[in-house]
Amino acid sequence: QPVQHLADYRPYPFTLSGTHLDVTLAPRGTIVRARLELVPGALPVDLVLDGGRGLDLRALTIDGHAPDPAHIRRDDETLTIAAAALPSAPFALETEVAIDPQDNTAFEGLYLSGGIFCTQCEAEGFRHITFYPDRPDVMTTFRVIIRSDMPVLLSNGNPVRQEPGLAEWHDPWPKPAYLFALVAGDLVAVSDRFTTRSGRDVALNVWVRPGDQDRAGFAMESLIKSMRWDEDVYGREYDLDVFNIVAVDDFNMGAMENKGLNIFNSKLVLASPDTATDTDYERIEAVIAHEYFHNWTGNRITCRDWFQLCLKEGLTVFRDQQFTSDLRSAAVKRIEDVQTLRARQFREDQGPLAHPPRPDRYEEINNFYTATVYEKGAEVIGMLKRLVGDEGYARALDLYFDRHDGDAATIEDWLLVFEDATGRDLSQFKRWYTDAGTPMLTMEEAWQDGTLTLTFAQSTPPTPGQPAKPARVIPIAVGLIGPNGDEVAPTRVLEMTEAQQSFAFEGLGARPVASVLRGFSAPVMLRRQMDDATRAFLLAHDTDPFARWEAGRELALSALTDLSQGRDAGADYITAIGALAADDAADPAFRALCLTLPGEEEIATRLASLGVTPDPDAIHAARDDLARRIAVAHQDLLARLFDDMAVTGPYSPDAQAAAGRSLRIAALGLLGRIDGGDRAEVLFGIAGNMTERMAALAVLLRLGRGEAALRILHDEFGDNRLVMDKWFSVQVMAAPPDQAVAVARRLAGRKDFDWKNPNRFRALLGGLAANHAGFHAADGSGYAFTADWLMRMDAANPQIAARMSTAFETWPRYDATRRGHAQAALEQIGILEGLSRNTREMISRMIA
Ligand code: HT7
Ligand code: ZN
Repeated sequence: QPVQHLADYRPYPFTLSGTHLDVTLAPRGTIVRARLELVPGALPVDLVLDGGRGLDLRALTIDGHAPDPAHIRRDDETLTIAAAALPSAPFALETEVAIDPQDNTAFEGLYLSGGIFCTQCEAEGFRHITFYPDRPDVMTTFRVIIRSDMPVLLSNGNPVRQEPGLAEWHDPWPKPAYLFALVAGDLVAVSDRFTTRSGRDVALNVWVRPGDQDRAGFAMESLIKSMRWDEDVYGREYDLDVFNIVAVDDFNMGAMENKGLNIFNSKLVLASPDTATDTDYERIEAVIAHEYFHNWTGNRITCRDWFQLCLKEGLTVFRDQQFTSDLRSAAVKRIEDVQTLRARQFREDQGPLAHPPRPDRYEEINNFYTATVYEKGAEVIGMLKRLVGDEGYARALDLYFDRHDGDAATIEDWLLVFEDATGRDLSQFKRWYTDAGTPMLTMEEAWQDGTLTLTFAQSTPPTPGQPAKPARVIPIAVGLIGPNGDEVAPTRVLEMTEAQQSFAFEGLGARPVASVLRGFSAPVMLRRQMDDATRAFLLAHDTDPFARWEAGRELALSALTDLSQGRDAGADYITAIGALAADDAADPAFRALCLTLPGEEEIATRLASLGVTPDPDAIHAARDDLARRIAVAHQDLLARLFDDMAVTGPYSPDAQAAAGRSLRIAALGLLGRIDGGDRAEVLFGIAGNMTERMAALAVLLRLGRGEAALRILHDEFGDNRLVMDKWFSVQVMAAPPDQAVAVARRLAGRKDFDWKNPNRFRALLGGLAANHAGFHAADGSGYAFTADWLMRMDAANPQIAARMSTAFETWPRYDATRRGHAQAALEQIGILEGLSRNTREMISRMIA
């Protein structure tokens, strides 16, 4: 498949008015009979269907007759029927193919996961099931018959017939093939019901393996909350009689929003206090919501082509973020989202894989399910909302649903809705969708005669294929804090549209401190001259929780970047953080976030943005040193917090209980630097929940005394895949850097390193990539180990190999020795014979 270009979009020349599938399941020879009802356009053209060599074509007829074989052509990716063989009136194309789910280790199309038949069709998986116009702008209704002895047979839409050995499903909502799903297996359901506000009675099921029912209740609760929230906040109701969720163990990503039949990675469904952490619970709640919200933003309104992916993903992430803010702490959620954005998206933007939220070319679309499309796509919508206001946003969304229900839409359609609903010209704003890179915003202040003038300058560094970028619209939320700590000007959103622009705040009595980019009002990097005392002042007094946290973060980063370059630093930060941690009136989760030091990767990113080559070992040592000094300075306070935050009574995953645990864990992590791990060892032994046990285990492993705890966990949960994934990953992540590769190598040699399972592979290789100084070991051993496994995985599952290859995306910023090792590793992968298109594209972008 050559490079795809946005500019080459052409509508499909046929209309598809109905799809009927009849699937007879067998692990080694599933038979798929498809009937496509096609309406030709005015001019005779060839009918091109997607579908490659993996489809064994057994029969093909047009209106019941086999065409002349000379009119049928196949290549590696398509089947073409010549125009000469096609009627000029509507006709039915029937095909019969055989496929092999058991051999499908790529988990794309129809495959087997632990004896359960399941499908994954986004983005282009349906073409591995049958010949089809597998593109999102071809939408139609589906009728599906499944034949199998399996007890549970599911597909999209509403059930029509259920009898032994057969089930029939009908989905009345036209959909593209990527939303098709089929599941068959020995499954049991946790069930409930939901009545929509217009009175539709919906049967809800969460399907799991027998024995897992007692860990599916939280997923069901989350689904019901999501359905209610989407009605209350967006006025969106569910539109079928059933909503099914299925949990499977082998899954390339988190979950999939197939119409009426969401399929989930089991780690995002199954949770109990003894096996799942608070973070797992919060993530389950968010992803259940995300997939449910796609029913409107993605399914009822889908994307015209895959370049428009952020239309559904950015909006749906934005909606799931709103949902979590409403259910939990909005302040904490915003800080967490910004941390994720910086760790994943800013990192992407600064390296060779940078691309705009709406890319205009790709080779392999699966490589574009990225932080830029998802997280930055959501940030762009947040900015839009900030610019047009809450009411303007609500009007635009109502218009979007009215105007585009049933459509395969574009970013242009989306922006036009906002223009029509609010009267704003969004032509400059559109650059956020078309331009890559994180704008750098610098700010200077001038004070004269009661007027504070803020002067901003914006510039965006070059990214691959985009050397120069014009100025963007940047909403900058600003408030002013007076010298006594009171807010003297509430938040005002400044709209920057020029490369350089000044804004004046007049009539002020005394010089205030500006609190800038409140709520992280735009995804930019802000650089301003500010001394540590002013940062500490904002950390103590800012009324905007994000800006308050950010002040502490900047203090920490400036200390850590100095320390890693051999300069003494950190005293102001240690004092300020102690005052904040001691403030019992503040939310414990907020205090925990403030007490947690920036990760080593974030420190490296900051150094690189300052033009300094990061030294992973020095960064690791600096972070250790600062953590230990905080612990020494505040040991009594930390010990009190650790004790006070102990939760008695039964475990609850709610935000308040989780907040207490997060502060307790933050204190434990610091105390571990000076108590030799004694508290962690006791806590590991007595804690009744996985959150505290995992935190304790990480402390013990960092101190090299985790063996006994690892053994205990293995004895207890050796047969629980999700817990064992944690067991694998924590060992690599928390290993001292000079041992990380050896630990990873030892674990990879274990019988239970079931590497073809994406979760297990990610646990080990992702764990190593997350151990910054371990992965970037100066001798190149982390790179070489990872490259070996990527090559092995590529042959089995190209999507997973390509995604994991992003561990290398920051390689150009390190020193020459490391760069040499990284480049050699990437080149070794690049020349592998038979390398997939997925991984080939990633490697060539990274070493371009
Ligand atoms: N829309 C889905 C994205 C997706 C995916 C999911 C599972 C396996 C492979 C996949 N490829 C693309 C998930 C989502 O964003 O909601
Ligand atoms: Zn999504």
